[in-house]
Amino acid sequence: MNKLVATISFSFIINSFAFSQAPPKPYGALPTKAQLKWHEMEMYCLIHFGVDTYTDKEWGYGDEDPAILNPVHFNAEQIVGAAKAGGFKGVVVVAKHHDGLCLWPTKTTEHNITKSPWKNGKGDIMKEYRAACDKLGMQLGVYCSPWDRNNPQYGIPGYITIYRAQLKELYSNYGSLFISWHDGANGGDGYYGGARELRKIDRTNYYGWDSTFAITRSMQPSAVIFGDIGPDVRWVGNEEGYAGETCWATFTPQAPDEGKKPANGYVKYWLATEGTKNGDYWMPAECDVPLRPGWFYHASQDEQVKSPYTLLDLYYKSVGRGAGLDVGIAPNREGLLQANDVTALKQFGDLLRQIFKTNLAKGARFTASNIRGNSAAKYGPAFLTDNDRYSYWATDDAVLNPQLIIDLATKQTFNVIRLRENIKLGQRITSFAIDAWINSEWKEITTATSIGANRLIRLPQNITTNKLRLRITGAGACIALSDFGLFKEPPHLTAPVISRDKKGQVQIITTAPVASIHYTLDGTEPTLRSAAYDKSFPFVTAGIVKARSFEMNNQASEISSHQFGLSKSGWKIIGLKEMIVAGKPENAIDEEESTFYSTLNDQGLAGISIDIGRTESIKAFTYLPRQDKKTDGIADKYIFSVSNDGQHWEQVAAGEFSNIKANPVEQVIQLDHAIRAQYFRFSAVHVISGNGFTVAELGVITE
Ligand code: FUL
Repeated sequence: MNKLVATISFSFIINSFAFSQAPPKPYGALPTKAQLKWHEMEMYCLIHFGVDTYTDKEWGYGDEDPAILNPVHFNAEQIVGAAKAGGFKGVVVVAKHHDGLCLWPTKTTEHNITKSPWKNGKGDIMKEYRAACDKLGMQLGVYCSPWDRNNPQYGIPGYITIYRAQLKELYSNYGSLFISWHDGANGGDGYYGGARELRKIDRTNYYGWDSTFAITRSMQPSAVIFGDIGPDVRWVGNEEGYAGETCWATFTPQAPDEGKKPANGYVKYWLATEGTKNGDYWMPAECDVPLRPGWFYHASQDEQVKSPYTLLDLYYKSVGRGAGLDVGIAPNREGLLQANDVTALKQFGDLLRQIFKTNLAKGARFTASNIRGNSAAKYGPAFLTDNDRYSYWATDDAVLNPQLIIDLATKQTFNVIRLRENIKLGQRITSFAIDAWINSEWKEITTATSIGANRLIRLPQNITTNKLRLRITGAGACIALSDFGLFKEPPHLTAPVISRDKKGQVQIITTAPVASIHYTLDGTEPTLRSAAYDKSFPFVTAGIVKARSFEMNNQASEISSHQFGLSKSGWKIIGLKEMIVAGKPENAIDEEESTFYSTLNDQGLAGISIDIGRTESIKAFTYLPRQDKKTDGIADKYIFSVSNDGQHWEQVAAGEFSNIKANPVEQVIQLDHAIRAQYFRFSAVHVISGNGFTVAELGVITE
């Protein structure tokens, strides 16, 4: 070899050695520092409290007297403490909701907390949450609604100056915030300083978001900005708390190809739920969901607090898909979280701590098909179990489909697998498969797509093995995997499901056989001594059924409860001449949530009248909107009337179903006082979209 050649090849070796030691080049859109911190939090709570808490509504009109707000026992520490016990890392406080009442002593409007009798007008809800968060080591964020149904200037440029001044106050007086949350409900009718009119705004241009967010960036540089389409964190597109099975942290907001539209027509939702593979922006999804059916406190929902296992399921479907989980909690009129809510949060937190305490893959021997630059010390798979989200196993640039054998020292049983990428280098992996060594051969136990900040696979059954294989089946660039974990959920019985048919017969069913099911009808917790369920039973009055499964070893499931209105047995639709093709009228009273009455093909009808067969003392009505994720025909303004002869009608309630579009849960319409009647009529005054209206269920709650 001559000298020149020797020098060239030597420097080639040195170069390629040095080159292969360099970290992988970042790939695609990347998270900012604030976004990284946000990912690390995984979960936080959203606190709704305000005039709606006292009016029993979900949206205030803007004409509420601040004097109604008086949380005499308000205790921010109790509320933030409950969130902390649930494993949440921060709280977002709704400082102003659509009703416009500012819960801090703002200089921007008279409509604020100083006009409430609470603490003689000297209170400041934000300040109390700041202090509680500091004491408990929790982070604080704010929600200041852009839509303001109180402000006289809403709709004209003057309001934007006010809104920005409100944000500036919130940004300057309450320390460092982790998020500035901007909801997407925008424009509509309202009080507007007495005008009581409909005000529509141009959602894209009215708020001048670029200039508004520039204020956030300069005053709260470590906060992420949440909005329907970011810019830092995007709305996942539903208020049910789940992201898509495939969920990319990157997003390019745009209309999809015609051919790719989902069957249900939910184009925007579908896009945000999944994100965009190799999207232009790092804009991960936040999954928001209230702990109860509504965002604000309603005594009628005290028995409808989501159970710890329901929350766990949502955790897998949000945090487990690389998104964030934002659970709505609602202090009551006293200013406290109800005991049911506190217990559910605590038990959920206990479950998480129990499940994720022990990574069964820790101590395993990892054998990778490729390690970047052959340098295990720098990029080897040992980093997968070190609990550092940013240390990682990487491959050479050209290796996109590596494999990893995970040799567990002894056989382990698990049902949850966790993978994480070092997202500082982008979202690189697009698909993978995992095999388990069972009966002396590889058996594929799961395949999945996106990973990103976190991917949890909850297997349908436990797997017991001493050897696993991870196969990366798709990647846009060489991989940078930071975590591999195996976890085991404690065994548990699934809670039974309670339903009632049109004849008033209650069924209680379980997905798998259990030793026994016990139930109560008086609101108490079912125990082994409560009535045993062996066949369906009649339950025609309004009331609550609670049920629980038991196994031989005294293991008990969570309690399921179902609040029923009056039984619909014997109810008849009156006054409709012909069947409506799109959905028959009887669907509105068949106790079947999935079927619905529809006049979408027959615009002539404005209402549906029902004969309940006997005179009853009616305390409230219920309206369940269609449950198929479409909005056509969902009423957002209604009238309820009653009659005693089916001829002469008296209007007894009218109003709006606030937030029904984003959160289409059962609406309860409480009457001022009970009314005796045999007939009632529901009329849709306005619908979200479509010509005609739809009803999944109508119900009556009696005294
Ligand atoms: C929505 C609002 O309209 C709801 O009332 C609630 O605040 C939810 C979290 O955001 O946009």
